[in-house]
Amino acid sequence: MSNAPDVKLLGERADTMIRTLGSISAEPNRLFRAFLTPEHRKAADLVAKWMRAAKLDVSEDALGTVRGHWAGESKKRLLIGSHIDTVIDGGMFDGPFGVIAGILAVDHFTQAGRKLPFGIDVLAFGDEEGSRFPTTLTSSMACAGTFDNARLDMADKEGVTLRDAIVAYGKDPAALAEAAYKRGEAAAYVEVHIEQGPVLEYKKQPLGVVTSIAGQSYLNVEFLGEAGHAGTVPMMLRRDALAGGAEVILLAEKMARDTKGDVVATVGQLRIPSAASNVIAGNVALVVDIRSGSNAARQQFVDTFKTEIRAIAKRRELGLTITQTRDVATTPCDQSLQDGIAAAIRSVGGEPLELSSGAGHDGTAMAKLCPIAMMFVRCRGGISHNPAEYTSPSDMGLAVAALIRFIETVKL
Ligand code: HGY
Ligand code: MN
Ligand code: MN
Repeated sequence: MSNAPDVKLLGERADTMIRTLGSISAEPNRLFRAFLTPEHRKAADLVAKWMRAAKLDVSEDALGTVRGHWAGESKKRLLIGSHIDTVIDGGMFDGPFGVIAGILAVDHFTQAGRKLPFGIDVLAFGDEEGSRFPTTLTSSMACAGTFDNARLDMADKEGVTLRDAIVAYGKDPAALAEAAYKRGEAAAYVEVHIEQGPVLEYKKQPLGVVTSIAGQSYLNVEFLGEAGHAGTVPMMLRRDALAGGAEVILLAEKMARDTKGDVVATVGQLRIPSAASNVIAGNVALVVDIRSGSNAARQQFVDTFKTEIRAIAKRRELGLTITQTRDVATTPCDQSLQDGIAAAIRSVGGEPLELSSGAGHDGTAMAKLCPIAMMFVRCRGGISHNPAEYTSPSDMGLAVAALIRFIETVKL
């Protein structure tokens, strides 16, 4: 058995690395690191430096995923990864901690001069949040061999296509297929991630085992009314697209509340192309994010919701388009890997709470390649996608120590 991990030191190292990476942002006053941008490049270079220091062989694939390989006694590899992109005004732990935990775990084995029966790849994905292009999980999909080249034509807000952004980043879109792991190479994927919810803190547990990753449906809803003068058009003659959008937002909230926790629904993005305080909005587009651990509950919600939106449009005499841009099934985590994570959590003194994940993760894409597991780490107040996001060095140290234990005991 390797020397016992120094939990305190691991936590301090993780905290320093998180803060160093967290200082790389497109904006001075809030954290924002988007896919295939100069900030992604700087973050990838920093992660590559850390990987090399841990004696990982570093490479990058055509989507910019930084891959650190640590050779084992067989061709099989345990993949450990997460993402280094962020939402706008995000927290610095969501994503990066999973990459840093992998690097620190390998460094522990390197320093102990250990050889394992399998190799380890640490993966730093650049597009989990989907905060630049209207798609997500593209980097992990490329590794899993499920990337759909049609996504290359998707454009960001400036009209730059994913294909052009890849070229501008110095990569070759034609080399995308080479990013895919060969069958049998990837034995399992494990991701350490902050919980982004309040349960572990409430239960006073530092670590948890993830049972599944919630399924997601995304609906782009666009209302077409009639722009008009805010002072002259009588109320009963208006076709106000924004008022229609407001009804949809409150409907989503009410319908989700009525499911008593089975389904959550959020409208976090609304676009009014010609917004002005003295103009009745003629056009509004909003994105509805619908999630559930149950595929049936989510589908039923989507069907009912679409019917109700059509009724709002009819009543308000608004033009309507509803485009479903995402329909991702709930992803189960592998039971035997879950058992390994649970045993590892016990080995560091934790009680392995089982949690399903309402947040999406790269594990959803990687599950198409190999069995997956996730370990959650307590985060203060359950706050995430928010600069107040925080996980303590001691909890991060415990998570890395548990990951080391998991690696020492997992049978691949
Ligand atoms: O949306 C999510 O759940 C993830 O943070 N991208
Ligand atoms: Mn994340
Ligand atoms: Mn996130």
